Amino acid sequence: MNKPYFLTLLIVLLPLVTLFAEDGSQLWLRYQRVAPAVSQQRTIVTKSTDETAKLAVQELADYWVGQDVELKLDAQQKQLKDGFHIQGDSKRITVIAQQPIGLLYGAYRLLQWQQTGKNTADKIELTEIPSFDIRMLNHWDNLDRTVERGYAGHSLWLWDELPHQLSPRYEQYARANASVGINAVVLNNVNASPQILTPSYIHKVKALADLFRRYGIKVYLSANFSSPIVLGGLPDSDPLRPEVQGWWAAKVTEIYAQIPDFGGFLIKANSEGQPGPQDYGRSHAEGANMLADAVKPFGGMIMWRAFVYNPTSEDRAKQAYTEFEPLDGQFRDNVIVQIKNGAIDFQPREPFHPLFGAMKQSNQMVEFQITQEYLGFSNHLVYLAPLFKETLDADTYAHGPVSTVAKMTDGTFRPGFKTAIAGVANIGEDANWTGHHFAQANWYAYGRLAWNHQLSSEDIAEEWIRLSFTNEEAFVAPVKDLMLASRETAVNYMMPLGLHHIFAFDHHYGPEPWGDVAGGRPDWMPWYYHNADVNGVGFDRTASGSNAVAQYHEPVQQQYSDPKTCPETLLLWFHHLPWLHKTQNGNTLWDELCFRYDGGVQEAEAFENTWDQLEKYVDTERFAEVQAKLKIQAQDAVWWKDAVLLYFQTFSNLPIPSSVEKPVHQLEDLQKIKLDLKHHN
Ligand code: BDP
Repeated sequence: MNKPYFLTLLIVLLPLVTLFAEDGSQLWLRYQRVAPAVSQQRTIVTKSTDETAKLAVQELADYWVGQDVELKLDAQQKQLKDGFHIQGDSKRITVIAQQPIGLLYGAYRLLQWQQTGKNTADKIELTEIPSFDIRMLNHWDNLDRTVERGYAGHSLWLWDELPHQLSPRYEQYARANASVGINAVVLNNVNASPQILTPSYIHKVKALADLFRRYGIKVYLSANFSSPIVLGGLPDSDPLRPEVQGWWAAKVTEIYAQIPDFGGFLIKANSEGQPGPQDYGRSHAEGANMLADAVKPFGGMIMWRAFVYNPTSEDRAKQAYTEFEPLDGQFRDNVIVQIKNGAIDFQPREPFHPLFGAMKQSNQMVEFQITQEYLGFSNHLVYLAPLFKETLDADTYAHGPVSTVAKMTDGTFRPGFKTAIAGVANIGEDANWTGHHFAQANWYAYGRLAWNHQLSSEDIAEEWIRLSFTNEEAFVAPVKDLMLASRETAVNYMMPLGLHHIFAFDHHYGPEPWGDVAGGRPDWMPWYYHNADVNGVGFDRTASGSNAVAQYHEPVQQQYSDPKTCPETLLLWFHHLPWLHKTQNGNTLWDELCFRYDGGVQEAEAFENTWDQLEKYVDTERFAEVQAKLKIQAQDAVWWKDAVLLYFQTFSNLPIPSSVEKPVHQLEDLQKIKLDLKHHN
């Protein structure tokens, strides 16, 4: 073939290849552009001249194949907040909102219905008002484009190109967020570089904020508490020093001059070596309030994290409560205390954080981790909606029964205050955004639950599957079952019965229950958490141990205190029990552990089989990529099971039940594994 001919062929074929490439980049937004003939048959109108309202019209004009749609702003309908009301019949649908963004959310709801096969020709009438005001993604992205705990490639933010060049992915990202109702993003890592607040970075941030605005997304930044020292040359960052307050006031004014709707700051202070007010003998409240006062005139917010713990003899699980509970009532009304779902750190399963029941006079919000730091990175398929729901639905009893974490944070008990929820993003520059095609479901599910925490994991999974793959029942049903089972499966092969933090040091991929790093912090070591010895295993957090149970209200406290009433899923979180302790089904603890690990392995292997049978419903590219990842997951499950059982067996001295698949590894070999995975911060 001579060259010019070959080149012409390439030029002709390339656009086709790009058109049909199924790399997952379209996420759950796989709408087909309507043919001109269709678009002439119906009208999509709004009287609003607002950019966001016009965008809503555009989206429907491009993709809606149904009846006429009118998008109507009605400023009187305050109760709608940024939600919408949709009413209509076979001829015409009206979307009513009091804010333009509500029209865009309504437009995306219509497109979602269309794509999932919902009948919109019948009479419809429904109202959606979001559960939380601020529905936020926290990016742990560094300015050098590494992503702390990110498993989907480098950061999306091309800082070197900003503010002049705007990657097309910024807008795709904003659209995806808006389509599920996410309206706030923190662009940079909580372990924040002070540089983000320099004038040149503020210009870059402004470029993104300008682009996101049309999609209803506000930009926030993580700020380093020492910024006045590093950038301002002040001798300290004492929040009570007038020069420090003045520095922040000036910085905030500079930011708002560029970004009038800037959201505010997310702060990690006096945590894991980050600077904070305690460096100057001041409290978290004094630090937070100083910043809150600086942003208050502009309507800004401060998200102040409660993720604090020190290498003391005090149980790590108790420390955030010990520090923050006495401060309840001292925070300004534009501060929200951001609390991880559990008291340790995004484990496969944790009981809900006791602070949710303790800070009745403060605004508080949940922080979830969407990125799978402790759940097999982007190699394992773990659908996280059940984990999110488990926390949101947990009852704190702070105001009597049905004081769930959702209600403690959604304004039910503190009407009139701003409410929020955060998820640590799993997004990077990979073509499919999240590394694993199914990890997109976790971004989606987080957004949907932030919008409406009453949705079920099942309904969200079904929506996502239909939007991202197909409406074929023969695909939807088994994939939904697989997704719904996947979190429990991962718990079983990693850390069943309340075990936690027995991961490999630092990077947290894979098992290392024997892990011990000379001179390392005890609270980063697996033995600190599992306490395995010849007598048994588990962390005694009852009155005879660290008494962390006392941080929960009754009747939760009592329930957790007694191994007979403690949910078995949390047994070893709260109790150190003998290997021969009888579990609820009559098995010994040792046997039950063996069965759970084995069950986890079998389930992970079954996922592979399920997927293999679905080949005809999926494009080749995504089919093969998911298949390859499921294989890794099943192999990792065996690795986990063998590592933990063989290691614990050196203490229990008990045989692995004969019905359990024998370990295929030797403990000595597993103990030699050292993965060269870098953790960036
Ligand atoms: C832990 C991560 C660490 C984060 C920290 C945090 O291991 O990389 O910096 O949480 O949330 O989960 O601040």
